[in-house]
Amino acid sequence: MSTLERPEAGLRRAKPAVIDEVFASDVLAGLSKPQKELPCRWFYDTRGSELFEAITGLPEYYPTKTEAKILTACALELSGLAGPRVAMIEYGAGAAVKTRLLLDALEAPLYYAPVDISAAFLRGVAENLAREYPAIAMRPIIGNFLSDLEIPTELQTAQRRLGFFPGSTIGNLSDDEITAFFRRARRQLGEDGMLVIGADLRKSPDILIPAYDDSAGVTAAFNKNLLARINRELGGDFDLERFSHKAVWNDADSRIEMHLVSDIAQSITLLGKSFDFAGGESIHTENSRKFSVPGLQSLAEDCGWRPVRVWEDPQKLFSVQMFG
Ligand code: AVI
Repeated sequence: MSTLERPEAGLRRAKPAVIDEVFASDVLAGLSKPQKELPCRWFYDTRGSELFEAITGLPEYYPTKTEAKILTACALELSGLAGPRVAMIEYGAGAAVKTRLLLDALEAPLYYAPVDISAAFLRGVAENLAREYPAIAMRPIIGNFLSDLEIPTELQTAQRRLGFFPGSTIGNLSDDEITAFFRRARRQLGEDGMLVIGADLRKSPDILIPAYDDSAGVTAAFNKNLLARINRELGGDFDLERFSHKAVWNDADSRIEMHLVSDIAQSITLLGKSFDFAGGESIHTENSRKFSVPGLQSLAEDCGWRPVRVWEDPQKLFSVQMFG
């Protein structure tokens, strides 16, 4: 991580010794746009990751449990389609329950290669799984799955490479990022490789809005934690009491948008810059896209993937899609 000394001038709050330069430039650029925005990848500091974990257990948040049920039901069929002795590459590792569902079902998998930017996190994942699956070689890959990855050459010795991208994280990517992901995955997994993706589906806003604005306020705390992080790490002076969480269904773009709405006209300061908010003005913090099955298939097909099989729950809330 590149860091720079935090300038002292113009700051009213905390005094972090070093700041993450990429975080700082993303925040300054995002708050300078006419529609203020912050990239959702910055949600996941330690507190944000804990809050996301809590979200996955909320009664209103159906995606995690529905995907786990689908994977439980389809694991053996999926394993039959993937074949024996695969190398499984998990993009954005950490979905421990789902990983185990697949590793348990696959026939004599040779390698498990979780991809994550945190070396320490990957070490923990690989150590835990190595104890449980002594016959599978752990090959953690440190990197961002949205950029080119060094795939260990020994994974080529497996019968086939099976990519796994669960959790509908694909829904948090832009169109360009989705296309880039599919193209890179094709190169990394090879022409005979397969890809399994968990993708959330379009549905009534009556189900979607509570899933992203739950009655216990956990999603609101998750969203506002981004402001707390900016205060802590960049010396910002956001007053969390003066911003409200909002979840909006954008039908034209088929996505839930999360926003932080300024309750009043106010100015905030960070890194020596001041940002003005009108009362009711929002910061757009996340898109969570909801796909149709043909919609995701056509994005994949444009990037050289062929749909192989789709599994859904009976209510068609969520899908697990396999491409080859
Ligand atoms: C991680 N990602 C798939 C979640 C989603 O549903 O888009 C993040 C999330 N945001 C609010 N609740 C959960």
